[in-house]
Amino acid sequence: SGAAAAGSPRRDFISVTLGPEEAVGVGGYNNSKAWRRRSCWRKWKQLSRLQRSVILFLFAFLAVCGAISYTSMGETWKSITNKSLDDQRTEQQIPRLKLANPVVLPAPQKADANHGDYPELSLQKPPKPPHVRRGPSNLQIKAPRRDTRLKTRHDTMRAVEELVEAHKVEKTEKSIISWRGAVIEPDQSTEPPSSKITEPEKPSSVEAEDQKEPVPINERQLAVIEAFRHAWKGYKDFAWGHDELKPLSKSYSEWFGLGLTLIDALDTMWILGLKEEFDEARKWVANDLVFDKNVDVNLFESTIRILGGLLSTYHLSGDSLFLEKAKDIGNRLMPAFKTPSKIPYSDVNIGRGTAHPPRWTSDSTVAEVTSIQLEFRELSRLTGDEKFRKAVDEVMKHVHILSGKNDGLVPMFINTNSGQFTHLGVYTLGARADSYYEYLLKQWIQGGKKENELLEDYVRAIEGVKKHLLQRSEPKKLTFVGELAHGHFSAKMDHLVCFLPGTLALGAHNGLAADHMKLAETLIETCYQMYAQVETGLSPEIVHFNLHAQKGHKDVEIKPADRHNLLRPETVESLFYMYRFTGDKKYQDWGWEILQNFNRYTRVPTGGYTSINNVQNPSNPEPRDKMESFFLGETLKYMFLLFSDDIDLINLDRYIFNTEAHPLPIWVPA
Ligand code: DMJ
Repeated sequence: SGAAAAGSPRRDFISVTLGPEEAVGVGGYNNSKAWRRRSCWRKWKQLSRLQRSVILFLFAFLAVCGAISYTSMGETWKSITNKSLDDQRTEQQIPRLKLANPVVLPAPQKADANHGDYPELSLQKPPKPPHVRRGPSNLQIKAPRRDTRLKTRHDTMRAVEELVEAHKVEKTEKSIISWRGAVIEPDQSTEPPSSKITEPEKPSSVEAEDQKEPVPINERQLAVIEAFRHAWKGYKDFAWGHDELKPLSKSYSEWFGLGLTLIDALDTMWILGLKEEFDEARKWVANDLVFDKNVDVNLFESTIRILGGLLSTYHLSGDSLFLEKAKDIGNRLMPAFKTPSKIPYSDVNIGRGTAHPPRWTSDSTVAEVTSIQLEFRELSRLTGDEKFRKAVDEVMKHVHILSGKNDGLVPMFINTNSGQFTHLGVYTLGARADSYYEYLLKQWIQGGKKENELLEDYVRAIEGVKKHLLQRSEPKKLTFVGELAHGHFSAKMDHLVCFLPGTLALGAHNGLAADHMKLAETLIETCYQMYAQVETGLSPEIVHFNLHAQKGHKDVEIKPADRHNLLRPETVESLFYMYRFTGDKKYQDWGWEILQNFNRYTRVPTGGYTSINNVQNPSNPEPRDKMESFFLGETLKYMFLLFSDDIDLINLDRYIFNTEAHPLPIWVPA
């Protein structure tokens, strides 16, 4: 049926068809949504065009007003929120990196909570401890004092995550503070050693509290012990008390004439549990190690290997002989700092007490003058004599404010007269700059995460690396760290750069941005490929990456001058950190492959291992007849630790490794 509405001639007519439902409602009460919709529609159609236009205009007007007021309310709300964040910032941020009087930020990853030009450190997920805590090593490496009282870093970070998730702004939670996403415990409040220390510190092993069950050594660790013993046999038979073994000629080479290999290997023997060998070496240190010699030593090399080795052995063994020797060499190295700029000379005559730069220049290497700090600072803490620490801190403070950096990246040389960087414009994470970056982070951790200039320089440098030095190779698209020379990128990467994944992972473990860990994961894959893509399965000293895919070419290219392998540790070192922090067994497997290849191509049957000249020739890798001291000091030590599932075997919340793999205590352990 149809209905027609008559009226003015301008009125429209509609016809409505009623279905059964509507029909039922006719004459009765029908409040169904459909009925109401239709009734409204009918009324609307009954209005004149003018009426409809007025109504539509009014609706449109109201909609515009609504939108405007919504936007301005949003602005007001935002400014209120920002103000409260600003208030928080003011409370915790002046001066910029001051961490005193902290507050708990509910969401530290917010951009608003950042200050200055520095990159944001986003809140990192707590690294999963991969292993069951199985107690301390079987070597009496014990927890430093106060360790049992403190919460673990994992607990702390988990607590922060929960806070963030719950969006709680509870300022009462005082145990955690956040600086640009870095999670820091105010509890870590031990001051760096004060100049008023009267009593020398004790070694960390003496501060032990907890005794735990020993963790059994596994087969891969046994293989490392076997490799160490084989290397040691060569050293003992042909080079005892000398610097380096020449395993093929069954003789030795002298660098400083200070038993470098023996000292470098002391703490490795301790960690591997080689008591007999350790005792024998100790006797040599007690009876034959004499520093009163008219000999020029390199400040950096003797600091990281000799001073570092003696200090760590003192901490692990608690034997004061090693501290006495450390004091002796530390004092003898001090003349290096007597320069017009206080930037130390590269060489010191430890018998005469004189120092000088290399013959051809008055420059020192940046990595060398900025990678002696962990050792000298620790020496001050142990002896109570501040002069060691003051000398090396001054270098860091000076470098902190020096111009000539490129987004935190430093040149390779610094002049000992002017104190200025020289040879500007060349930036690398490899030789001559590498451990500058490593020691920024490690000093910050050693000192209880309070020296913010160090953290600031480190974080800025990593941003510089990302901005200027990262590229991807073809065909496998491996992320690598190249070099920059006067604005030109070079796809060259030293094996030395492979310390970086481990350092990045250590930073992330200590609360720095999660993307540092991501970068660590991609870079360690690259470092592994530097081994895996080579015929012997051993990395050359330097590789060049292909930036363009070419048929039949791998990512890694090797120039004839770069194809030697010096038994270096950096990749194994990073594998160790990666395994500790992720528990991913592939890192152990990669390390195992590398150990087997060292055994295959560098092991000398009569004792010792040798550097080789050609990693591309498995049938003749061309032995160089030299076993570097760091093979025992670092490479085999990191192998042993990599294969261990005992996180308390040199616990990374209690110890910080110097750049020669000598563990020194963190002053305020997590
Ligand atoms: C070691 O002496 C140290 O690791 C240093 O930082 C770099 N070179 C060697 C090992 O390759």
